[in-house]
Amino acid sequence: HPTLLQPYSERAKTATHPLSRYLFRLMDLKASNLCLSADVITARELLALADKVGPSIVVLKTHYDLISGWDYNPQTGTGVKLAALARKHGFLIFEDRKFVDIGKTVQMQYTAGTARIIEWAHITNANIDAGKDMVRAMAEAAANWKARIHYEVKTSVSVGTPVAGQFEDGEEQNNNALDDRDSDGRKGSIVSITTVTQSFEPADSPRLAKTNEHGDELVFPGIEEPPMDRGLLLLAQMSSKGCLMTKDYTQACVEAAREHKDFVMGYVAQEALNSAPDDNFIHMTPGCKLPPPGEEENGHVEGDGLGQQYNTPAKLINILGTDIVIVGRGIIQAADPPSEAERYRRKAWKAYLTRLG
Ligand code: 5IU
Repeated sequence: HPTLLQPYSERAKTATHPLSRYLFRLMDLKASNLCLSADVITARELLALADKVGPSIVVLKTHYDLISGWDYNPQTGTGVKLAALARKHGFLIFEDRKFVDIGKTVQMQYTAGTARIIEWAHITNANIDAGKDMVRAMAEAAANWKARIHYEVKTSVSVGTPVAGQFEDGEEQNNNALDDRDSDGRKGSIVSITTVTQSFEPADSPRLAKTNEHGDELVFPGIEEPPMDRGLLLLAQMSSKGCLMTKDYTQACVEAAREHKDFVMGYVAQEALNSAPDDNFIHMTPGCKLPPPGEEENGHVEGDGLGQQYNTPAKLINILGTDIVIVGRGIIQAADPPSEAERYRRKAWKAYLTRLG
């Protein structure tokens, strides 16, 4: 397929999704086709790792639900801090949430709840086992989100029935009194709903300050900030042994991607899936590891004993034709993660240059 032999800088011009166009340019600028899978166990480690490895990567992949101490505050929490690091170092955030449910439910999981993934993750992914309408549902949620940028958040405040006396917990009745009971054990009930509006600027907004009070640059130089768009990767193939995703399933992903080019950036897959003449989707590939320095490479590296299987960047990028390698433990568990990340970046970039010929 033509995209296998095209430089990322060329693919930046023809990709449909604004965030894909941006990402291809960023890859070209940073000479990086590396994504770090930041699977550490605390928010503190996550932020420190993102700050140290940021210069080597173009995408940071998260699993917010395996991080303890994730701060959900929409103005100052972990998502917002990650977004600030993404601006500073020039990478996109990819929450590996693997959404799978009916359309209405994924809309709510994507935009609301505790983590409000859409607010801080440029990219997320979905398993379309439940049917491809769910992609449309997520696209709709993302479009609504974008339309509300610099929008107002409406918070409903429930006001309980004034009941006599002090409440069990010793507090006066407050605005969230529904769970409170008076000294006779009677519960409050809703008498009215008021709506409070606040203005809210998304965590990656280009409208945010570009320098801090000391004059330090807060934005990665050399390229403008990413567009305020959200993108989806379809989970077309997995790296794990015995994966049950069939060829038909993978093909359904390809069809869903083509139907939703404005929202679907590409795939998480183990090989290139572009096949129609004008396909220009991006492929990100986990299950990537290098043998220790000095050891010979033959494309394959021993798995982790829990089903994970590994290929080298050379095999994934040059032979199987994917675009971005996703590396977790290969980097995180190294003695010096930033220098190991550089070793992966160089190898993966070299594999890409070799593919171009
Ligand atoms: N991951 C996979 N394989 C897949 C998909 C996601 O390993 O097919 I989709 C995730 C799981 C983990 C990371 O977060 O990518 C790989 O981590 P290691 O490089 O540590 O194996």
